[in-house]
Amino acid sequence: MCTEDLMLLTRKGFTLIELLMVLGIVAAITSIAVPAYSAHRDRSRIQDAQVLVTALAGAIAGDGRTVFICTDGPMRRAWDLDEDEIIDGDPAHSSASAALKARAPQGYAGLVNDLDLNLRAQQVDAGRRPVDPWGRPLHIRWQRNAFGGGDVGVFSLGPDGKSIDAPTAVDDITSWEIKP
Ligand SMILES: [Ca+2]
Ligand SMILES: [Ca+2]
Repeated sequence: MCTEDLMLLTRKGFTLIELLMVLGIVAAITSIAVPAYSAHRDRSRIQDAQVLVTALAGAIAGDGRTVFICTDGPMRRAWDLDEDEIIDGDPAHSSASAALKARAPQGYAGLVNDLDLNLRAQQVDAGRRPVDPWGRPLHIRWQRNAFGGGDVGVFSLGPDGKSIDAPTAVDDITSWEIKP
């Protein structure tokens, strides 16, 4: 085997330097692409959450049964039976009036589902509660003419999952303040 043949053989594989260069380029592309994808995903989730809470609040406020049930107790009980400010799913528990208990077989997810919002499978948890894009249950509050002129506010705790009342909870997504 002559010297030229040997040189050709040694050129058939990558050199260590070439491999390191390729790895460096892959690492550089990854360091740019991953945060960009993550930011895009967060924006999409925030937009989805905004659409969901706005649609839910509007539908609950405009639902005739909300007004009907309001006459027999606090309005919030129609959607938040245990008054923990989380929109209810299946009301296995019950401390409600007879009128509300009568609706129990349908479940409060039934009330939500009846709103024709066409919630996707990932927008409802195992307890049949509507959830935000982070899989957390949605919250609801009632106060007459308090939420953008409405009586009901629906909100997601946002990406950080912390309470709207916590000093650091600035990322909540609410039906009464539309995020840009
Ligand atoms: Ca509740
Ligand atoms: Ca938050």
